[in-house]
Amino acid sequence: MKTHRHMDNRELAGLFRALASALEIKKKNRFRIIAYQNVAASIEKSPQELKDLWREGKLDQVPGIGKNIAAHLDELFQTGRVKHFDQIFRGLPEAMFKLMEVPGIGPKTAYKLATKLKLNQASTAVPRLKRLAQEGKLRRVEGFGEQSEKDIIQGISEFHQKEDRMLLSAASHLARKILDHLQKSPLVIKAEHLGSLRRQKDTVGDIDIAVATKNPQGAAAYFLKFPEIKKITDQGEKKVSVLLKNGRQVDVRFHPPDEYGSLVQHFTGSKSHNVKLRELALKKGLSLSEYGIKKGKSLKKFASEEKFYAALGLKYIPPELREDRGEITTKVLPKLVELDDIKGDLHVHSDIDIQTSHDLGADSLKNLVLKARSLGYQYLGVADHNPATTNHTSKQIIAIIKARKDKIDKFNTSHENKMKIKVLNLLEVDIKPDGSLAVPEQGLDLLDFALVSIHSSFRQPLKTATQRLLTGLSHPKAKILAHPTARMLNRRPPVNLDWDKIFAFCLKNHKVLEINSSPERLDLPDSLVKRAVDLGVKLAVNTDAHAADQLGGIASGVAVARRGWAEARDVINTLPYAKLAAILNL
Ligand code: DGT
Ligand code: CA
Ligand code: CA
Ligand code: ZN
Repeated sequence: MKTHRHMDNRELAGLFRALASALEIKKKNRFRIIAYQNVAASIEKSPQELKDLWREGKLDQVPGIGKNIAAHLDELFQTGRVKHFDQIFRGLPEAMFKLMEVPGIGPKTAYKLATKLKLNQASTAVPRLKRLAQEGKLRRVEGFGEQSEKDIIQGISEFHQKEDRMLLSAASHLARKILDHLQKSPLVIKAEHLGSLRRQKDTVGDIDIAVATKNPQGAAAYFLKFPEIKKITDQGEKKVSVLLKNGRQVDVRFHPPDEYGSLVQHFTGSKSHNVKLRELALKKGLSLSEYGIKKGKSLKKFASEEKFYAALGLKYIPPELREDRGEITTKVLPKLVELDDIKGDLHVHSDIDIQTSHDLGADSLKNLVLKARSLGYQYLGVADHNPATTNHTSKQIIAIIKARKDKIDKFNTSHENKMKIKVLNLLEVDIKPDGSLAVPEQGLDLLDFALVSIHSSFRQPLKTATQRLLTGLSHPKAKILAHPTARMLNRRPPVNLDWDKIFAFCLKNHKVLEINSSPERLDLPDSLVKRAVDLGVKLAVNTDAHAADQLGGIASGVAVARRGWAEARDVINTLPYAKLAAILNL
């Protein structure tokens, strides 16, 4: 694996996953492997670039990064290499790590393919593998047959579709840095982010920024002093596009304040929203552009978006709705749910060690509750992963859950919880491939309720996966389906599911779908949220936080809910505790 000094979070997460896989191939200690996997997951969740945190001496704020890893990162950011990592990778073909980016290919398969097929070069490994599979030559490798050739060809086509887009949280953070720079100039009257970032789309291609200024040339010259710029890719009278050192593109427009409203509207998009708007305008004999609205030869300028929409006979349309999903033709726009409506979080991991095979949270009940308090919450659903089923008997699992329940009960009545935040005794329970739950009946009985979710066998066919999920969800204690599609942005496609069936089941049986706010999940995705809302299926916006700090990340989930047209009444955790308890039968 090649490393370099300027690795961004995405590359770093990839590096730690590769390290974990290398250790797995070399059959090293399981706990070291899990530790590296946890670092990767935690880097993916971090909204701030690790390199920035390192520069500020704040690496220890990232959960999972202890003294050792911090020292390795120090070496990496200073020299571009880490001796210890080179040692871990020694003797393994580089191509195997490229092959692992193909959906469906794990470390062992990748190692076998790379060595047996002598795929030495990382850059050509995937196309060469594809050719061999198409030519039917893979089946010469022991353990591979016609079906696995087909699976690999399918996986490679998904690999090619994987777009290299920024996660919303990373894009927000990058835009913040650029806006902070711009706002230091006296020439800049106003500056804000536009495009998909302003619409809060789950992933962002490039960053668009608008600047209101009386001196476009001067403001553009000032912008170009931003230290992260690698090169200018396009420059006009009122715009400049640049490529940053991290490989990301930024488009900035500089317009006078009296036409700022139409500028912002135009470059917020989306393209399809603007196309619909233009059609509407055309019927009224008007034409639209970033400069304003033209009737014949006369151009009317707009300082604000409100006035721009009003001139077309429309109410102001919130940016999250501008996706051409009916927002222009609808009689009434929804009153979208807001961050302030949220009264609690129903999916948070604590540091109570119940010997799970997934990752623990980093913080104690007390610290989680302190943070919840600062957010103005009334309740907190502590939903640790279920105890591992591989090395415990049912009896042991039940005993572990009982001990945890006692701990939470005690906390709720203790002086430590003076904050009057109700801690709910939940678990995030795996739905096993056959649909059964990973916790025995008597264990489930001990809970306030369970969130159920998929953490393995992600590639089942549609019918099997749908049935699996509905079987898991049908248990009376299962109230919320967590991260329903199990997708990971840029890494794993959603599970194949029959959504009509799932929505109908949820409606009939009062099951709730989670909108998971983790930056790399944002799951349920917005388009499915819209369908759920149209049908009246209830939602819960949760963080899945693994540290107290991450509770603040709920804003991303609220954004997804808004993009799906959700109002406060569609989201159960906008309810005060008494009402929540009533609808969930607590
Ligand atoms: P992205 O960057 O792929 O996540 O998506 P957007 O929506 O930010 O798209 P982008 O950056 O290509 O353009 C920003 C907005 O500018 C887009 O939402 C619609 C608007 N726009 C208006 N006219 C045009 C045009 O002629 N070309 C493009 N590409 N965008 C336009
Ligand atoms: Ca963009
Ligand atoms: Ca753009
Ligand atoms: Zn989960």
